[in-house]
Amino acid sequence: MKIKDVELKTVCGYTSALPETGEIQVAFAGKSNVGKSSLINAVMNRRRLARVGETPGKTRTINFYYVNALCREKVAESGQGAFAQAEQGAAAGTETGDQAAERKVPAETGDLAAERKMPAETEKQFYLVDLPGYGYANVPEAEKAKWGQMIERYLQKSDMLKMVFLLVDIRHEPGANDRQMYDWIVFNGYQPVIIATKADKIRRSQLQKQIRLIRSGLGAAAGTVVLPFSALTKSGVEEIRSQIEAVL
Ligand SMILES: Nc1nc2c(ncn2[C@@H]2O[C@H](COP(=O)(O)OP(=O)(O)OP(=O)(O)O)[C@@H](O)[C@H]2O)c(=O)[nH]1
Ligand SMILES: [Mg+2]
Repeated sequence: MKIKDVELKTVCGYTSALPETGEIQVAFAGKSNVGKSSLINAVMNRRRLARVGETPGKTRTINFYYVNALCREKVAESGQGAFAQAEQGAAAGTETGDQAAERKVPAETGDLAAERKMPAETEKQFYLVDLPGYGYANVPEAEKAKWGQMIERYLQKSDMLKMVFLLVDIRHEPGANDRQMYDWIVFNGYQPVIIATKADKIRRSQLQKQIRLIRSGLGAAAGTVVLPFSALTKSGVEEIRSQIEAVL
């Protein structure tokens, strides 16, 4: 899987209609502050595309990142470089739909001339979907309920959703809301891949014990894949890419 370009295509709030993407979607769910946006940036090989928060509750919308869209345009334009120049919004603070929708980021790496000679049609288009984090204490109950409904609706209604990753912090036993999320994902017909985030925060000798704790805490079905990951060291990123590749 090559990721040549990514753009934030659609931002959904409580009332927005879910987009008809026509391409496969892969989603990332997990508690607020667990590292969903950081992981999406690592998988996409971008430093700041998905906003990362110092405080929990950073991502409050469902954000659809469209991967390799420009590759497809390039094919349509018979190899004319179609790397649209775009701005990366620098506004701080909680992400809103308007700020976010303005960001459109061209490929940062690679030799453009060499890329143009490559058979662009081999690059698959797909979406990475950043879901709002649950379990953030400083959100009024009414808003929490709306986030829950938004995630539930997304899981129920998205025909093109082919894979759900559930992120949990490697340091902690999963909480009741993680378990509920796991059950929701399974109830909607998905077999989630679990990602144990912030693996740089524990010692290697603790890894297997923490993974066992996560499995039992979630009540994960036998055979469930649990991948340790660190956005800091990027360990685990290739394993996550392979999991995505398997459904494309
Ligand atoms: N040490 C370490 N810190 C991480 C890692 N991943 C994320 N963080 C930090 O954890 C905080 C939250 O990361 P985000 O990626 O914004 O988490 P999120 O799950 O998207 O949070 P919400 O949008 O609030 O749901 C930030 O301060 C990140 O820098 C990791 O692998 N290792
Ligand atoms: Mg986020």
